[in-house]
Amino acid sequence: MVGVFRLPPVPTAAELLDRGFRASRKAKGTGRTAHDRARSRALQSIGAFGKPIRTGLQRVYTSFPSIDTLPPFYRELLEVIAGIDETKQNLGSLRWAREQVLKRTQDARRTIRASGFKEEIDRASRALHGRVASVLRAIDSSLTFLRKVRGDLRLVPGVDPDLRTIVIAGSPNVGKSQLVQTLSQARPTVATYPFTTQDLALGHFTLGGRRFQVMDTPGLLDRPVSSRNQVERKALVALRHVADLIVFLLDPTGTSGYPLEDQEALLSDLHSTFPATPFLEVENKADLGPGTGTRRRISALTGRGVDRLLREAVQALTSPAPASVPRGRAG
Ligand SMILES: Nc1nc2c(ncn2[C@@H]2O[C@H](COP(=O)(O)OP(=O)(O)OP(=O)(O)O)[C@@H](O)[C@H]2O)c(=O)[nH]1
Ligand SMILES: [Mg+2]
Repeated sequence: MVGVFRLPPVPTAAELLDRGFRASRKAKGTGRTAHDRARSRALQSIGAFGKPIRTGLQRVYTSFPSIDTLPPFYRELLEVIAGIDETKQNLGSLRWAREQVLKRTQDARRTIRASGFKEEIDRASRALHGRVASVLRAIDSSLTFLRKVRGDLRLVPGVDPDLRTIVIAGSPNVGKSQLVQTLSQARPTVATYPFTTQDLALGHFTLGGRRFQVMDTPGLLDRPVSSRNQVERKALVALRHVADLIVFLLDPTGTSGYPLEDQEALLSDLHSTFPATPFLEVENKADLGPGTGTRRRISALTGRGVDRLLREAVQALTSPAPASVPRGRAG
């Protein structure tokens, strides 16, 4: 799956420092007298030291998506994954650190230019290394935070806003990922235990010459939003922002480990949370036994009923929206 955010790796403070030292060792220095050469070498060396550190820091914050202009789906996901304010603060720390490195290097340059003794030059270089190392130590936790965010963001699928999207939702272990596997090329992990799916995954299928998106989501428990965990909240973000149709999957066979009453309660909760979104309610695992007799049945595993479900889903997606009341005639 291709993630929407292409973010370069976030280095550690130690890696940045190491890059600085390696670059600084290449400095040669020119001049007529030994003192001129020592000074020129020190100036080159500290310039070479700061540059990869500043570039490394800058690369992290310029490659991050610009938070204020992110489309709402990604923005809300970022809020769930990492917190927008926290992400901004940590990016801000990197900007601060880059400025500090620049400023300290300029200070050291001035001192070295004015130095009459080799000892003074060496002292200024060493002092710069120490100051930069402590600036980097101060932002190491920000780098760690952003490294984690980068890892999470790389898993976020790129949703094409021009394609219609079906989001598969339901309790854990009911077969959502199996269904996404059966009807698209996406290969989310299917497993016998609940909470297998921790991230949103996107697949595509084509029907009647039109391409559609289908999204797999983590399982939801029947509980208030306030007590939902981060993984569940990702599912809600997808339902809120990308679902043109929600396919709600139930497992009436008892094999998921979640009683049908709980699944029904979750379903009615989602209906009231997303009143404007059309739902298709489907009972899965038809190969294992009878269902409630009140809904369409499929077996995501054997494929039984899946084609019919797709046709119904596409029909629901492409049927014209109910005509709005012409202006001037409403109440
Ligand atoms: N017999 C049978 N087993 C199924 C069917 N669909 C899924 N399963 C099994 O049910 C288990 C859970 O399937 P998943 O697709 O991982 O379920 P999920 O809803 O994605 O689960 P979470 O990601 O944990 O929420 C796996 O062991 C699947 O093989 C089906 O139609 N018939
Ligand atoms: Mg799953």
